[in-house]
Amino acid sequence: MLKLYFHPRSSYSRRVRIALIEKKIAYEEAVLEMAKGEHKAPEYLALNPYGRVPTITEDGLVLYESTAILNYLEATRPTPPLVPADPKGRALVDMHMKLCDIQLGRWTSVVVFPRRFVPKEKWDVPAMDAAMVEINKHIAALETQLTGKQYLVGEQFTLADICYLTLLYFLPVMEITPPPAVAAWLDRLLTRPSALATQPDR
Ligand SMILES: N[C@@H](CCC(=O)N[C@@H](CS)C(=O)NCC(=O)O)C(=O)O
Repeated sequence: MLKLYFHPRSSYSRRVRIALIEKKIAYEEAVLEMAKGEHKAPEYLALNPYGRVPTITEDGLVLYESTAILNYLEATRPTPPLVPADPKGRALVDMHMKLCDIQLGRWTSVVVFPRRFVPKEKWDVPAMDAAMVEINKHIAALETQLTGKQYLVGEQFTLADICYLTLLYFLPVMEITPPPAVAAWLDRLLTRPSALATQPDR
């Protein structure tokens, strides 16, 4: 059986949990106590040398990086589909997943992690302010792309929406009020049963 190593407050783990629920895939849970450093323990580093969550194992396969895991789940369990059937739609999903990580996730972690877990006096405020500029630029680009649309790609809920929702769930933590198309899209995503079932505290 597929086994998922994760933490309930981890955004990248949440992506995989959402896909598992959407696709009704049975799996075994292995929660790592990250506060106790279990993700840096030798047994876990033997599976994932980067010491991050999520990781999955199945039939001898050990796989980490949330987007690689999402693609694996899609390839092995194509129903219900979380990517469009046509190559162009599929390529657009890949593009958005990549941009979500390199243009948004990179910066949200600079702001969200300290705001959730670090006392204010230890914040690197200039770094967080610089990250906020990039985050707001990205949200403006999303607003243009989403205007008049229900979802990012092909008018269906896809892996790209999953990647974004777990990061943008923390907009209130960043004290960002999203523009209208992004707000409506996020509301659509965050009220799905799979998102509600995996919702961490902010
Ligand atoms: N690119 C990775 C990011 C995973 C990640 O950063 N996970 C965080 C928790 S949300 C983590 O394990 N952090 C611990 C660390 O970096 O030491 C993915 O997509 O899976």
